[in-house]
Amino acid sequence: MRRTRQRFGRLLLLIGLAPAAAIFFFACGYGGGGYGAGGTSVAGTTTVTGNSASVSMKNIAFNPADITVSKGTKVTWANNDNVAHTVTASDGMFDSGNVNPGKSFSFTFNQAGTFPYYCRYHVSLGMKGEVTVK
Ligand SMILES: [Cu+2]
Repeated sequence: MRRTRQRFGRLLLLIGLAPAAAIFFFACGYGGGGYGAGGTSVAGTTTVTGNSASVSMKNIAFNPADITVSKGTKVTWANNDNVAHTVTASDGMFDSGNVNPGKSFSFTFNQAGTFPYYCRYHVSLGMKGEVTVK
């Protein structure tokens, strides 16, 4: 009876420590200031002229996250991170599949509209973007 209670207490302690350990892991794993830091995010949308645009995937974020392009623009996402990402349209219009570090994915936008997208692996960490085509 007494022994059981002790074990239960230890189990509770372990459960209590798990989230703390996870937070510690994340904080260290994406070191160098972590995602969100570094001041590279720009408020609002970035308008790109010409027929090509590029978005960098770095520090678990798309940069610039929101771009506005004209119809027929080829957008290229380059993975400058050390982990794989995906470029996945919320409406299913495109999906890069795995984009490994050093690789890129391109898609040409031929129809006007707003196309939100995300990374399958890091959407919960806020890795999302949007392409507006005019
Ligand atoms: Cu990702």
